[in-house]
Amino acid sequence: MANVAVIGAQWGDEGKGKVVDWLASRADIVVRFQGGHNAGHTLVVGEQTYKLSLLPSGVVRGKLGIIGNGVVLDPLALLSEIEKVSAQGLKVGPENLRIAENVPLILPLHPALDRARETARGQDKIGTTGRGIGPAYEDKVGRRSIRLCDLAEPETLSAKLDELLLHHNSLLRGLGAPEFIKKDLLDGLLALAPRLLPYAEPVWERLDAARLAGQRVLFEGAQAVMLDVDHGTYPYVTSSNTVAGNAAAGAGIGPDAIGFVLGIAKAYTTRVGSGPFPSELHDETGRLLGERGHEFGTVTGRPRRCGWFDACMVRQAVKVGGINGLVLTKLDVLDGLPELRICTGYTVNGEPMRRLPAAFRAQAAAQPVYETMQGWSGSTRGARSYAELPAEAVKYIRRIEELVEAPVVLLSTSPERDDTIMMR
Ligand code: 2SA
Ligand code: MG
Repeated sequence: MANVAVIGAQWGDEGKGKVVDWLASRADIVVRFQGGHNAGHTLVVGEQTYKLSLLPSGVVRGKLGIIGNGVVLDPLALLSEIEKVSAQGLKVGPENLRIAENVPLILPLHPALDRARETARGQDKIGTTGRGIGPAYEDKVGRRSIRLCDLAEPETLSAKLDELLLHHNSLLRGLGAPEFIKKDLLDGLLALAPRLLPYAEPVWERLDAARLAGQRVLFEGAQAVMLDVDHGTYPYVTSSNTVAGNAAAGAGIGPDAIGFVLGIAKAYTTRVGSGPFPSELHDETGRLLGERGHEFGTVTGRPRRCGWFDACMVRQAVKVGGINGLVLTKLDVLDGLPELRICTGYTVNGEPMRRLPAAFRAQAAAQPVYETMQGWSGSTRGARSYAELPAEAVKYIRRIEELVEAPVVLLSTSPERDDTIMMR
């Protein structure tokens, strides 16, 4: 089996965690390549439920986890997540977790700025997770990040923090938010250094060695293509590239290391946070999907918006994300609905369109065009073979494949890892 990259094909929360967990048993190394602790991956392992934000899911299955340079790392969030899972009996240390030495850090001033900005935007807020992700990526591109490797050079930290604070304190002041004091940040970083540095290394060397040894690497995406900073519903996006193309750059390996890109899509659509959502349902069906699907954010607990499957959007995600095959999750949430709708395209100011337009107002104006399909009365929950699926469910899946122009290779029928059907 080739190296696989797993990415979200909608707006996140498609069930990537379970699929990565399913695939982890076939991999040697699991790598996170973008995002940070804004991700929320829920893994159900026997009686235990692990909610991971930053740790690569593979650590739950005894695999080596790598946090790549494309991630933004909040040291406190990392350490507290390690503590949390260790209370559940899972040991995480430098033996099974390695972190790119050049990973940019999220410092306390990043969430402070994230939240102050959201407050200032009021009604127009992005609906971020408030974790400081956007400001941390801004600093990376602005060439003023403190990176993990900087903790090994304490003599340079003071000047780096001066530069960072010059930028941040003026922004915070402008927003009427409290400013940060260098000494506090410096002391905090110096205290954390001995706990973090044992994890740091040039992970590209390890990935290169793995490649030479024929080991298999699983690239674990967070968020999703429609939240990609370039290809998503900008500005209602996260601040990293979530497409498979970034798996290579965010880990430090060539693009040919990624053999197969698996896109994860829910059998309907959800979105948490603000922004356009053409197939959103504001009615009883929307509420039912949210209730049955337990649609609440893993990180923030926010209720997710729900709607019909948007094949037009997923087709776009397939194309720009480089998706070779799809995993369809949570089909059982649709069990018993008499009729299902699939969004096949949009009309924008009366004009038919087969893609989500890029411009802000055009995006907001996109009206869904639906195709109606018959629902099924039986249950698909926990099904483990194709033969157990009602005929209408199979038709629904086949129609999705046609519309999104990608095969559905796996069907996930419950949060349990083994409730997974190989479709091809
Ligand atoms: P941010 O915090 O800057 O990345 O937020 C920008 C947008 O990206 C969305 N976003 C997400 N959407 C879905 N799931 C995400 N992770 C958590 C989860 C979310 C949670 O898996 O449940 O717990 O609320 C995630 N992370 C970022 C976010 O909603 C903004 O629209
Ligand atoms: Mg999630």
